[in-house]
Amino acid sequence: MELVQEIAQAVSDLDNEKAESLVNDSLAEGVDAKLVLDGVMVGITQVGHRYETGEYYMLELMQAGVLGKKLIKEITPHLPKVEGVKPAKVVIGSTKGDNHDIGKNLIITQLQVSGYEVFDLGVDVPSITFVNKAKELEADIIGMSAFMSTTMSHFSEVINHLKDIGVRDQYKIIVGGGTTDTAFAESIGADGTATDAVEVVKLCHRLIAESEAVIA
Ligand code: B12
Repeated sequence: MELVQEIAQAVSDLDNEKAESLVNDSLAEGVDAKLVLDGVMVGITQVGHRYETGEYYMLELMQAGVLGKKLIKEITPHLPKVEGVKPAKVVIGSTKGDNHDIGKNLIITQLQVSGYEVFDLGVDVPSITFVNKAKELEADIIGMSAFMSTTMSHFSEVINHLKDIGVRDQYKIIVGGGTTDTAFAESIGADGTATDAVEVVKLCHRLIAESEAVIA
């Protein structure tokens, strides 16, 4: 079986031992870390489908979360650096009520290896904290992650807070996770979205380049 599929299958079957040895052996053999990561992400997505069809329950979702986090941590140091523009500061977190953080953590890692300074606010972050931390740290980009309609509604709450105090234009705002797509991001007045960590880095490069062009 092809490596990506083999890792995906082990993750999807929640076979921790097999998934970990496949990941570790592949990395030790010098296999492209992005391929190894693809396997993990496909596997986690399959767990989601098995939950949707009723084959898996909450317990399996939680086990997949723990396994995914562990594997991503092992893969991260092996991911390639993406060359880009001058490093910028990113403040990122999962919105109030949302505890999903595997995707966010993956983005953080990819941004860090690309030279960005990233401040992780964690999960279940109150909207006002995004605003206060962005101000305090003089961030260039605010990133928000959310998976449910209830928690996605906090994206606009943060944007409105920024507008209320007259500083919306000082930050680039990116949103993502779950069903967030470009149309939704545009509708709430965010500056962009992306569906995987490499695309998020490219998006940040583009937004920073744009803001530098405005200043110049
Ligand atoms: C793992 C998981 C969990 C784990 C989370 C563990 C953790 N530490 O994150 C646990 C078990 C805790 C969990 C809990 C719940 N979950 Co859950 N979970 C998932 C699952 C299976 C995988 C998510 C994941 O990690 N994917 C892998 C990562 C790598 O991908 P990603 O997160 O999408 O991230 C990528 C992009 O989205 C993007 N991105 C992400 N964030 C950002 C941010 C920015 C700024 C940008 C630009 C891009 C970006 O880039 C990322 C990197 O590639 C999904 C199903 C699925 N198919 O997605 C359900 C899912 C998201 N969960 C769901 C639900 C309903 C719940 C619960 C409410 C269940 C319950 N009944 O209690 C709780 C909610 C808890 C809470 N308050 O948040 C639903 C949400 C449906 C909805 N729209 O409302 C899903 C879709 C499952 C389903 N089909 O029902 N869950």
